[in-house]
Amino acid sequence: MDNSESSLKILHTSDWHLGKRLHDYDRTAEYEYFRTCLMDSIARSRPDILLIAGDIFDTVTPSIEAEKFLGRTLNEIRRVHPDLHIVITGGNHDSGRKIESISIYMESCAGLKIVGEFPVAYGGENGRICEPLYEKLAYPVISQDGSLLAVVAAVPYLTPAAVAGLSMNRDAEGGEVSYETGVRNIYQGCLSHIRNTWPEASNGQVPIIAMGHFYVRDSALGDDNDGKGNALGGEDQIGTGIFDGYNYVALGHIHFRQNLTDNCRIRYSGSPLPINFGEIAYRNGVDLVEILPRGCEDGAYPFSVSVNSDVYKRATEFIRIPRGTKNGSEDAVVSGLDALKNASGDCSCGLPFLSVFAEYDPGNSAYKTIGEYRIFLEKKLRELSGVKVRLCQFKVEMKESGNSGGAENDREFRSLDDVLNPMQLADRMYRDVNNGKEMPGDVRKLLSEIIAEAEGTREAAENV
Ligand SMILES: [Mn+2]
Repeated sequence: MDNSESSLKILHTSDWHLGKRLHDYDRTAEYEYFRTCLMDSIARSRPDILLIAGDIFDTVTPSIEAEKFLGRTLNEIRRVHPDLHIVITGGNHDSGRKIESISIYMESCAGLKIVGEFPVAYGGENGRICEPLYEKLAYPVISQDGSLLAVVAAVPYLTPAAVAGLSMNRDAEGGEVSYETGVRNIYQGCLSHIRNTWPEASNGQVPIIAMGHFYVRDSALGDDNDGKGNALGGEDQIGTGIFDGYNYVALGHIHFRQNLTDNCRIRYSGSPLPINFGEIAYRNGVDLVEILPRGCEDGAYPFSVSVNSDVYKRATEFIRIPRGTKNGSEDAVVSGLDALKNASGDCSCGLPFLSVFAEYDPGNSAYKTIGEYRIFLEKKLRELSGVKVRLCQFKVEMKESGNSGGAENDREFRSLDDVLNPMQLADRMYRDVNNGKEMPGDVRKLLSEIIAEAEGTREAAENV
């Protein structure tokens, strides 16, 4: 059977964080390299739709350079691939209005859908009823010959206030439903709107795709990225059940590429390049998604999804001494820095970024004090800095005595256990941020209460 004609191809990407500097170093060259990679991915895979699921910019007030980069990228895509549909949604880092203003600068806005802010309308007596404008979220993907290929629910980042402000998210007494229930109402409401508007979407002839930008429960956290903060505020967490009925869900927010369901139906594409040092182990890039009709044996999900991840070569090297997440012994740090003296300095996109985490062990050091050791390392770093590397982070810490630390604490935030045991995760994060100090008892108690409350809320939401 030849599926090539009837399959739908999507290029799924998110979290570009344009304008992001790394420890104050400019990253323009890396982003230029990313544009080349992206153009190449599009040329090779010839997608029908390009989905960019939020956090286009790093801040709500991006630099002119960041805006120009986006404008040039979109115009170039449009010039080379005039038929490609482009759907862009805002993330929590973006200004919704700024994102929506992008189209002003486009040479052609045909086939371009941008939703920065969540669209609502006020009705009823004195405008007291607030409803989502589903017609502004739903984007029908129509081919050159006029046939419907898919419908996209282009849902931007949903602030808790936007979700709570909807009349449908109030219970009978006027109280708020949970964030998760509120978000579910939005996605399911949009799905009903799509099915009612396009019969081909209601009978499984064309796939229905959702976009979203938030932390979804059971996603593995990357180190040091946006999702980490949310792991502490349990009430922000959302389960995959809210996407029931959608054939593919293109998520942004977590920078670590992953599937949330084993059939690839709900996924994060991750960021196309490491946004910070915590992400140096990621295989960044974009995802090429193909949605194939599966026949009609399964009424609910008549499509199957196959994903090819395009992993991009690093434009600039990230070097951490030592590798992993621990502090390095004197031997490891000194030999690591010495090795850099002979580095080739392959720097088409700038010198490698370097972070150094050293540990001073008074009982086993060539230096009498931690201060002397630091001065020695600083001298070495001055020789390398700007010549062989760009120095990002440098820390020297006293070796911990006693039993804290150890293998368990050095694990990376990458497994599901991290999400399932928020207190342990919080303990580790606290130590990371506070030079190895344990979390004070009162903070710990408060946090456990918050977590317990959040878990209670989650259970309540699941029982609705
Ligand atoms: Mn985000």
